[in-house]
Amino acid sequence: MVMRIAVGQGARATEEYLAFAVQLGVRGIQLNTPDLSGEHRWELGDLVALREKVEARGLVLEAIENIPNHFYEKAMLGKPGRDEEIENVVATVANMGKAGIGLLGFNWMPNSVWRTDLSSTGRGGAVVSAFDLDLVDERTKAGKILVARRDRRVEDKKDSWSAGATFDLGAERSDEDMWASYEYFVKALVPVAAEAGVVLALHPDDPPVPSLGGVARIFRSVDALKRAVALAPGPGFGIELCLGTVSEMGGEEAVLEAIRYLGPLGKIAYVHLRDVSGTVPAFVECFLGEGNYRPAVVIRELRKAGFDGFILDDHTPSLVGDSPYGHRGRAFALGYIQGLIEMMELDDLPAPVA
Ligand SMILES: [Mn+2]
Repeated sequence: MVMRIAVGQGARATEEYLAFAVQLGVRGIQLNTPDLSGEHRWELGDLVALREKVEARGLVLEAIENIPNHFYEKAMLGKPGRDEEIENVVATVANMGKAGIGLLGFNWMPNSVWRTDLSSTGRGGAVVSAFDLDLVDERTKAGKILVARRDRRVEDKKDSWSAGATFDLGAERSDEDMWASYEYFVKALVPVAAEAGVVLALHPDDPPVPSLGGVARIFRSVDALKRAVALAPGPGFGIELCLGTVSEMGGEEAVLEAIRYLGPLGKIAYVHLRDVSGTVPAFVECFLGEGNYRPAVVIRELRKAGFDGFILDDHTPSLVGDSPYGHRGRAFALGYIQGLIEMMELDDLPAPVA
């Protein structure tokens, strides 16, 4: 395939979501934590029906991102009962393969994505989210930490975040604990994924700080992503390369390092192309082109590194009059990325005859 954009981060293949994708002219969509039935695993029939619904609109289901957190929370925390969870995740991945859905994004954040502010003011009054590690303790105590809900994610942005401290996870977890539980999980799962024709794609930890709520966040550096690739060789594993999160780690330098390392190995499964201003411990989300990295440089680097998958906008600032899904902000970001890709593809064409 060629480098391309996709519409993503919706939870349901609604007619509106599919129409938006068709109108933007994308090849396909991604769905984040679709609300399929099943308390512990996803079934083949539901997955086939989902893919067919998308294809009936002339689109491709490029990927599913995230199974519900509770499908593998014990596995992430190394708790008793994890083997049963892993069996169900194995069954889910096998079903995805049989259903012809070849890419599953996942993450190793049992207490999810955190922000300290969801209504920070961006360019021209656009609404953006922000994180400041210095505020975490105080906001946690006041019940004002915003945690992205990973279960039954809903379209309304407001409802996709829960206010209020941490999940009750029962115990603290060190870096060593989280690496050990992670290794146990991927060693069981990645061979099954490879066999099923599914790529498991790991999202880095957002925000990439050493720990939150007592739980270590191990995927907080480009080196950690390299270690993840080394741990799971073969076609069943890749990185869901969230350049927003990598920018939070170390700005453009970290973003280029990740692309240059992972791209030639064929380990960039797909890309989240968004940016922030500032790096951990504090950052604010922003429009493309006003953040830590130069989007045109990054797109060019993705191409040089041999990336030929899809790119989505991930998060975007809320523009004036925007919808809960963020149609206006997303349309701007996707058009911006599409323009850069087309500009770069000019390099493939013969020079125009004068
Ligand atoms: Mn992301």
